[in-house]
Amino acid sequence: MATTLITGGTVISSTGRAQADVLIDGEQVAALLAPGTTAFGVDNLQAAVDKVIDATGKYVIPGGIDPHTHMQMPFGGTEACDTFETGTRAAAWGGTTTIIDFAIQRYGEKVMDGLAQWHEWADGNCAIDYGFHQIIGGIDDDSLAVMKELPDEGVTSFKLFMAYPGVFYSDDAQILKAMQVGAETGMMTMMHAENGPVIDVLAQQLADEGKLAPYYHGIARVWQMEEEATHRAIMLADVTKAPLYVVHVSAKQAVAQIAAARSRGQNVFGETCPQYLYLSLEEQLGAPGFEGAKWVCSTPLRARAEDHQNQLWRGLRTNELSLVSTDHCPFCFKGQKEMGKDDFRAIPNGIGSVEHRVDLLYQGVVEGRITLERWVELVSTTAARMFGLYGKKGVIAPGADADIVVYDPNGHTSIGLEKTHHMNMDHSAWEGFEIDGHVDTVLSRGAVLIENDQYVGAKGHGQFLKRGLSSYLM
Ligand code: DUC
Ligand code: ZN
Ligand code: ZN
Repeated sequence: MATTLITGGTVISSTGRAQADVLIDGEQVAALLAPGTTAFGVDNLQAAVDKVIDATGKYVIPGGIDPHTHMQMPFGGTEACDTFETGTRAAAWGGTTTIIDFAIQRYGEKVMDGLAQWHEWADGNCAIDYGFHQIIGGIDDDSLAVMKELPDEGVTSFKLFMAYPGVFYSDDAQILKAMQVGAETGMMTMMHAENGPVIDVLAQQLADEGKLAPYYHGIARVWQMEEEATHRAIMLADVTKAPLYVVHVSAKQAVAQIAAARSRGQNVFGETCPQYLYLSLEEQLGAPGFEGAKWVCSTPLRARAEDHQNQLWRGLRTNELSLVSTDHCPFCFKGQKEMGKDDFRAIPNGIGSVEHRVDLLYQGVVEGRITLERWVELVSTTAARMFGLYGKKGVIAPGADADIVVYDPNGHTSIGLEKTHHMNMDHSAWEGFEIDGHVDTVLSRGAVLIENDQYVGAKGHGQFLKRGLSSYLM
């Protein structure tokens, strides 16, 4: 078994920072050592190990965990253009060493068939480790019964949609029943909280008025219907005593609903995404011509003038919001986004960011919005705790998987299609973003994936992760 020593860096965890060398034995972390320690009876550890990684002046952090991705998802009349192979490789480039993707069941389909399909797509193709949540897009007696078997499969969370009528939508009665299964089993209910039926009427009315540009996607998906659905989901969770995780929160009013539920003692958690922290209705969705299609996603980008972004950052700092995922769901501009050239309702919803999340969140440290420790918590540790991976993932400690990123705070990353882009897309939603900081070296279970700006990982290295129940539940 190969041994590696990461020397001279500052190890950052969710609870603190320390100068320490990290000794890796095979796939796991063996020890954190005070610099210069002679350990295990060996005077010169550096000479004794197979590989030394010099992290002097750099941060050593647990590998990023992105708990919300949609690799090759069939959606919007097409499919997301990153496969498990290309998407997980791009994730590795950006310092993410674990993803949790969404298997899908729809009306008339068997839950376990959906899960088996996603296993088939991912197995042998991933650069990094991966788990699954299960989308239940068709709640009936059969799916409600079978859902109870998901934890045995290592799938301990399911996602419901209050949006997308006729696609994934569940009504309140269905949600109530599914949440009762969540309460009974301890599985986390994940919720896309937007009132889909109302949004669809508003979208139709805009279309009838000839308002068909991408910008109107954001106008139809009013924040009131995110706040309303978030409140309704929280109330249904309260009635059923189910733990609730609200995905891709973009409206400050939804943050307030989550904060109120948390202060009442409910097990309610909120996630946001980089696009809601940095991009806006006015600048991106409102870009000239059809350009705005690149940023059509749901929930939508919100108006900068309404101050959602500062409130999301505040929520991340104060733990009203628990973590940051990407909702990575990329579509090419040519041929895919273009499907909605004449009508925003036909633009496939989704943005690709899996490669940039760790870097983008680090800008919160640079700008003084969050601490280094909170950065690590938001991009790695909380996701591990939330979704039953903690100990193995989300921490650099003896016995944990050696999923480690050496991050250079003095490095620089220019995001752009011609520069640092490894996602399988023909554009970047983050074109022109300049990042203070750089992902230098990435290890997954002791294997180096990224080094010297080269990908040296392998398709099929990534393994399926059977997850336990959330660490946050009482
Ligand atoms: N929102 C998106 O933008 N894409 C995938 C699904 C979703 O809810
Ligand atoms: Zn969603
Ligand atoms: Zn999603």
